[in-house]
Amino acid sequence: MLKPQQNETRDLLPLDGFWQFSLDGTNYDREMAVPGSVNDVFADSEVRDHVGVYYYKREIFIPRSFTDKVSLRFGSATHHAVVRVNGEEVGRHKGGYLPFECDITERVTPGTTCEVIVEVDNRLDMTCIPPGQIVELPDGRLRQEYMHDFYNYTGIHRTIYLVNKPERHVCDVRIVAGMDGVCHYEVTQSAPGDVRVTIEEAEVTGTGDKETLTVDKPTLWAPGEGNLYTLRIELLDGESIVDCYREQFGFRTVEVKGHEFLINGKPFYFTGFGMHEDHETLGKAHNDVSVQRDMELLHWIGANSLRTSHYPYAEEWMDYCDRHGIVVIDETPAVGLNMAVAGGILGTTAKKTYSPESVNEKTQAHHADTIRELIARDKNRPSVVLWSIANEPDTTDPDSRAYFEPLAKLARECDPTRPIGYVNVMTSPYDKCHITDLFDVMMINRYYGWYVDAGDLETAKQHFTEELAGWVERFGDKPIIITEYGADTVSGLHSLYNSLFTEDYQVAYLEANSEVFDNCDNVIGEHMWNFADFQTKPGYARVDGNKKGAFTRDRRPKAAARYLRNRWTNENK
Ligand code: GCB
Repeated sequence: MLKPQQNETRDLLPLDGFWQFSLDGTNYDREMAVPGSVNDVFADSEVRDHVGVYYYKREIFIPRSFTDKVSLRFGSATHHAVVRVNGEEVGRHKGGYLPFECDITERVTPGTTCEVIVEVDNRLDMTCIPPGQIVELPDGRLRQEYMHDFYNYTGIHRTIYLVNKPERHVCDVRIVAGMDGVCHYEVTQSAPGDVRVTIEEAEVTGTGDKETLTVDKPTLWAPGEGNLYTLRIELLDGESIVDCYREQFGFRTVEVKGHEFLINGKPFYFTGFGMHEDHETLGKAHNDVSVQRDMELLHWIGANSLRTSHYPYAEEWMDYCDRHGIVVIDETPAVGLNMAVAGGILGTTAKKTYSPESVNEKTQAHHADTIRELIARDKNRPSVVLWSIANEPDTTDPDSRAYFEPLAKLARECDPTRPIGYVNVMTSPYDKCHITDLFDVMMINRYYGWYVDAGDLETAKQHFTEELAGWVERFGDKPIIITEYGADTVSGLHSLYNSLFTEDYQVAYLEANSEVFDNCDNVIGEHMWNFADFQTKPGYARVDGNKKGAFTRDRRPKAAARYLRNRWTNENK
C-alpha cells in the first residue's frame, strides 16, 4: 500500500488533534489526542483498563477542492477499527500496526462537513496477530491476557489523513533495483491508460506499466549511506498528466551466501537492537521527534541496524531508515504464538500451541494477511533487508511445520528478492526446532546469564558456545543473527560483585556474550535486547517495566550503552 502524498495531482490533510472520545459510543464526555495511546493519559483507570471498543468522533470539513476520490487513510489503529462516516460504515481493518484506507467519495460532499466515528477495539483473541485471550473474572470484569511481555497499548497510534486523489490513479508500484544500476518497476493503475515513468535524478524514462530502466554507475544505497532515487510515475491522458506519484528507492543488492549476509556484495555484520515504539505518556503513538532522538542515539552508539520487534513501525520511522542508511529487519506483529512462554522467556503453562482452541487456522489466515500487508507496505524500502515473519513461536510442536511452511512460502511469493527468517526462542534449540530449514537466516534470542545460568557468566558462556556449535553442525550453511540477548538493569544500581540488575552486571553480561559471538564464524550480527527500557503488561512480575534497555525509558545511557559504543565504533563490528 502506497503512502499518501501531496503533489501536483494529489492532496491530503492530517486529522491529528483532539477527537471526542467515549467508552460506550453515546456519552462523548472525554477527549483523546490523535495520534496517541489511550492508556497512560487519564488520571482514573477506567480508560486504561477498558477491554473492548473505544469510540473517537470528529466533524471534519471536506475542502471544496476535494472533488475526486476522497478517502480516510490510517497509519494504524490498534488493534481493530470500524470507520463510519455520517453513520454509515466505510471500512474496517483487523490488525493493529499496519495501514488501511477507506474510500468515502460517495458519502461526502466537497465544501460541507461530515461526522467521522472510528471504533477502535483493543481485544485480542486467538484469531488475532498477536494472539490473546479475554478472561471473564468472577465479578464480571474482563481481563485481557496475551503471551508477549510489552504493554498492550491501544488507540489511533499514527496520523489519519483525509486524502484526495484523481479518479484514475496509481494504485501501487513495485521497484526492484540492484547494484548494477538496473531498476525493474511495475505500476498498477486503477484503470488502464498511458504512463510515463522517470527516475528523476538520472532522467531516464519508460512508457510502460512494467519496464526496466538503467542508471549508469548509480550511487548505491548502503549501510550508513541512505542514497535514494525517485521514481516519478505519471498517468497520462494525451498530453495531460492525470495523476502523479513519486516513490523513493535505492540501488542495492541483498543476498545470503553460505553463512554470510551480503549487502552490495560485501559481508555485513549487524550491530544494533530489537526496539519498541514505546514512550512515557505517548505509549505507542508515533512522534517524529522521538523517532529522531532514537535514531540519533543509534548513530551515537555505533548501531548500523535494528529489528522492528515485535510489529511493523510507523512509516515515518521506516522513511528515516531509508534516508539514513539504517538497515532494518522488518517484523510482522506475530509475537506470542507460544503457549509455553508466558510473556518472557520461560513460562509455566504447557498447553499445546497449535490446536483448534489456541493458535489455529484462523490465526494462520490472519498471520498471512499481516505478511501480505507488511510486504505490500515496505517492499520498495532499501533499508529493509530481511523479513521476520514471527517472534519466538513454539516450534518444538511438530504441528508448527504445517503452520509455518505455507507462511514462509507466502513471504517468498510476496517478495522473491529478500531473504526471510523467523526469530527462534530459547526453548526451541537446534535439536527441537521443526522449521529452521524453511528460512534463509537463523535469528535466535538467547538469555544465557540471565534467564538461565543467571549470575554465572562462565557457565553461561560455555552453554551458549555449546548451543551455537549445535546450530552450526546442523545448519552450518546459514548465517546466525543473535536477535536478542540482555539482562534487566536498574539504572544507577551498582555492585562490586556483579549482582543481577546492576549496571556492572549488564556490562559483564554483554562482554561475556560478545566473546561467544566473536568465536563463532556463523554469527553475523548482534542485536542487544533492548534499545531502551519499556513498559510491560500489568500483573507481570517486573518493576515498572522491562529494564533490559541500554538506555532508560527516557533515553539516558546506562553503562551498557558506553560499553556497546566502544565495541561497535572501535572494532568496526
Ligand atoms: C524475549 C522476547 C521479548 C521479551 C524478552 C524479555 O525473548 O522476545 O519480547 O521482552 O524476551 O526481556 O523477557
